[in-house]
Amino acid sequence: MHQLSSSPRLFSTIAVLLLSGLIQVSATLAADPPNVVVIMVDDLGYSDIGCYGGEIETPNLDALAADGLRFSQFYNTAKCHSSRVSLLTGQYCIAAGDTKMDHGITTAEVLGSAGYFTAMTGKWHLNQQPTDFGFDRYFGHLSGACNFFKGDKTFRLNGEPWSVPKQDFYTTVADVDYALKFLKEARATSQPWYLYIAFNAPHAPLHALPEDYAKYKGKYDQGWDVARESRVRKQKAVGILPDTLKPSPRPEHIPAWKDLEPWRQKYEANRMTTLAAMIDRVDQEIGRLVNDLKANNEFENTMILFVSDNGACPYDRRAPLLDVEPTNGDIALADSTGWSWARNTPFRYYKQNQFEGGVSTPAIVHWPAGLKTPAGSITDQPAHLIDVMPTLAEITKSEIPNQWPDRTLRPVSGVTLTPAFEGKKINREQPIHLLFAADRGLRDGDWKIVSFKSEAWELYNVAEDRTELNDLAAQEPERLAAMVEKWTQMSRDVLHAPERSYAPTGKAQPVHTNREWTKFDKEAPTGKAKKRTKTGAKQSMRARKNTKLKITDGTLNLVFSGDDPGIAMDLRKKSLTPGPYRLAFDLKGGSQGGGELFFTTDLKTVLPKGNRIPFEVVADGDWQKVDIELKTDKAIQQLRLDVSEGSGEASIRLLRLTDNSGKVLFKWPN
Ligand SMILES: [Ca+2]
Repeated sequence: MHQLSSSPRLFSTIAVLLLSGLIQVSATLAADPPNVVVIMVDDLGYSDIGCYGGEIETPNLDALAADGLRFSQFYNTAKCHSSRVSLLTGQYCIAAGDTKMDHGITTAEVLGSAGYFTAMTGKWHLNQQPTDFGFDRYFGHLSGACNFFKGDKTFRLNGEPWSVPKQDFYTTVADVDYALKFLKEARATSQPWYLYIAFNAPHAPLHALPEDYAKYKGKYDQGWDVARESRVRKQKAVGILPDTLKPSPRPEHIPAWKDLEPWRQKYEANRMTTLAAMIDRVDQEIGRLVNDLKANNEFENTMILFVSDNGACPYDRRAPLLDVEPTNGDIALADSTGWSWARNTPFRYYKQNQFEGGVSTPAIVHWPAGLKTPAGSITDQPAHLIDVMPTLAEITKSEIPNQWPDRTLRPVSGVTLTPAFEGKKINREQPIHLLFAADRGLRDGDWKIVSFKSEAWELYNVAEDRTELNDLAAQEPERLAAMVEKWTQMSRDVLHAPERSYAPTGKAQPVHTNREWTKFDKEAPTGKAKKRTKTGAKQSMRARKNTKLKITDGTLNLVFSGDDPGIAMDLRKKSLTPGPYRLAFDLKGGSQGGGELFFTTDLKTVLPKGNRIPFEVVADGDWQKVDIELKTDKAIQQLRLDVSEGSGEASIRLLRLTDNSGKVLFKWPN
């Protein structure tokens, strides 16, 4: 429906040729300020779109690339919220104040101050709302992820709660519906405009529109080995990667497709069918936006930037569902580690890791009136999301202030990418710093150091070995030490990171592993319905102040409305055997950063006195596994669990206290 036929494509090529003669003139006449569209997709792998080697049909993105400029070495932060902070502020996430952004200023605030009409649609995933950070208009969800058909309770329209319609709703489409409405409003003013669209696709839950799903049904039956090979071939053919490139081999934690049981092949193929359909839909909606710009004669002088927040996601947090079509809001599939490997072709590792598979994703710039590179150019200069702010400030002639009410601003770390728009060298004086949670990295010229979950540093010459196959750490100890020192200094002085995040790395491990990667069980799931849990039964648990607790199907649903919320569990009458213990649970939501567990081992101590154990809350909309060790040789009396600093929501399931051998001593709900 929104496909570009060959004739508009030809028209646009002619338009580019005509305009290229005008650029010199317009530059000297100080052309009208450009409009700006920044599109960020969620968990899109390096090779997922056609112009980066993918087989998924993305004709609209491919057309933007064919007339524009592609970056083959564009970096994100490997994770959702941190990439958004960097994109919006031009700073490393921790430096900007993390989700609070109290040490940063956003592109909307900067361009808005320069007279731009500013609008955003889609996923926010940070504190407060976009309308608190300079966006004149906003439609979308504040959460990190939600049901594509049903949405969630965090939807907002221009700062006010917005109810998701019961039918005919799909977030990817709604994001562009509202983008087009906002552009209409922008055009009624005399202002240039800045639009930021943050698609939640193709992030899990995997949900596709029926017509898009039908298009890819059966297309992935040959599996990930075949898809990966075909993507490498296409990457070399389209020139996004050099002919000499050696793709990384299939890692040990992923079986060969031919060795999978037939039920799993079918299940896995279904996951990729759904992902492909979700990505195809993003492209169709971008086509709808492009058509609107063309119809309003804005296509030539609008700078469109397309980026992803991290590489494909390997975290597989749901039991397999067989023989389903996830084309409605009642059924969803989860991400697949096997397909994530194929989607990050030709690189290693995934979302959250600072290896190229996690941190390197597509970046396309389209701007006929501003780009001076030949149509379809590819640059291999490294760039990062922190560079977006200075680039937008430069092309819109906006000033990045160093003071802002109620914030203590820190300097922008990014540099303008505009030299690359003219085929020149980007002027970057500092290396690119990489850090998310325990995953670390530094890209400095041709060289990169990287650490998987704070295991031993590895060193790669990415100019020759972009796929990080040949670790030179042992061969070049001096280079390694100098780069580690630089990384540490930047963590401290530029990011202002807490000291523990740059503590020395641990030992090398024989292989990198993660408990949340797909477990390739041989046996098909039985599909038995889960036992419903009685609610209202004695739970020996209570919601703390500012907390509402509702238990459905064994899941504790928590709504927090103020300071210091959480749940408390009383085991004083249970006479448990003495510790040590472990407290384990699955957590979704809460607030980013520090969760806290408190426990007591005598009858006199009152919580939160007693023992305190901090733990990380990821809060990215997915289920997170938490497993905390309680080091005590006494019997536990009371427990308190805090997963949020203030208002918000969280779900907790499989909450259980075990002894060190894993024997369950108590579980909630009981
Ligand atoms: Ca993401």
